[in-house]
Amino acid sequence: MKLEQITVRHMKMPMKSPFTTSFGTIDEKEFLLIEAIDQSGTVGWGEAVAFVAPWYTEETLKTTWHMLEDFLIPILLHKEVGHPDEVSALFSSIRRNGMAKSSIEGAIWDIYAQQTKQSLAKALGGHKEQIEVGVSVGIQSSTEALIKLLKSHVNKGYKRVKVKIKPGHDVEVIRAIRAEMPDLPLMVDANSAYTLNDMDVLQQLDAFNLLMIEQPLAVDDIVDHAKLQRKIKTPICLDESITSYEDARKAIELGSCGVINIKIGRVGGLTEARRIHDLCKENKIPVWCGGMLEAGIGRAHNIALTSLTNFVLPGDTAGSSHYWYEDIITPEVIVEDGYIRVPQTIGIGYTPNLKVIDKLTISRKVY
Ligand code: OSB
Ligand code: MG
Repeated sequence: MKLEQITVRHMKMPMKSPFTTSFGTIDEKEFLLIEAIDQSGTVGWGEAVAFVAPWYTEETLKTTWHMLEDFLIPILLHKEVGHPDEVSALFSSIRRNGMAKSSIEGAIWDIYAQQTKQSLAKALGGHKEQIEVGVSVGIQSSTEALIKLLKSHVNKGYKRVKVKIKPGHDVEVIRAIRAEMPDLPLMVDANSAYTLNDMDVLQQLDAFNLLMIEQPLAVDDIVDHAKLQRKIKTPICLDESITSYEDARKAIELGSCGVINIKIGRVGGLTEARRIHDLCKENKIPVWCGGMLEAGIGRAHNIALTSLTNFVLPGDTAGSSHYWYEDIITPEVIVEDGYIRVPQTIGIGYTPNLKVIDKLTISRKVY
């Protein structure tokens, strides 16, 4: 394929409720949507998942647009690409900026799946017909409100819940949840809010039979996480620290984690995500698919990726209606009894809803 035209849209989607983590609150999701057309007229879509501010990792909506406009789109336009796995080599002169790279690589995977007449899941080598999903719950105004929310998610069928923690909002909150829901498949995510000086708190969390503790320490650390993992039995799950296959290889070798959260954007695309998946499988490290409060295109890509065999733990890909009044795809992503059916139709298996997309577009540029 040869990309002949790429449209970048700046989108703004209101959220049903604000999402609070240790680093801040998001109450509407702004992101870039990529529409790529190849010489035969096949259209592929991608989503740049970076937030407006660099508080999860360093990329932002504006840095992803800058990378796309000034570097990535010029490399790809009118260039013959045989297979999407070639994209990372084409981008190898550009350091990091995984979310920017991933957004356009995702559109190329979409076109490739359509042209080879298979679902994106099949194109990636996925076989699962349905995937198990959980839900991530932000910090709430009170523990009572949090517990009520957790119960409502469990009643909807979600297979596990993840609760955000931060210093001062950790052990007592988890103790209260466990008192009411002793058997709930429960995990916590600190988004890097602790250091080894907080060993005391982290060891107390070890007593609550948590599925895992996600990213307790610094975003760029794998050494301190290895020290911590030796002191607690709960598996550490790395999120922010894993930006590539090489990061994953080193973290596994050091014993920095027992689980890895794979986010397509954070690791630079579907090809790299699949490589990390395969590496983890060889090393018996279970993985699950993380989320970036994606709209429908990103959600569709997450579902296809999660159809690979070593995604053995429920991920964060909740149904569309969990976050959005209306999603940008039809049908929307539906969760039934904690499962999402993996589309078997050609491409991503969902149709971009141009009416909704146009309504939510703040600006656009055609390249
Ligand atoms: O750390 O996984 C995270 C949301 C925003 C930024 C970082 C994270 C999250 C989530 C929610 O936990 C993921 C989702 O539901 O899409
Ligand atoms: Mg996380």
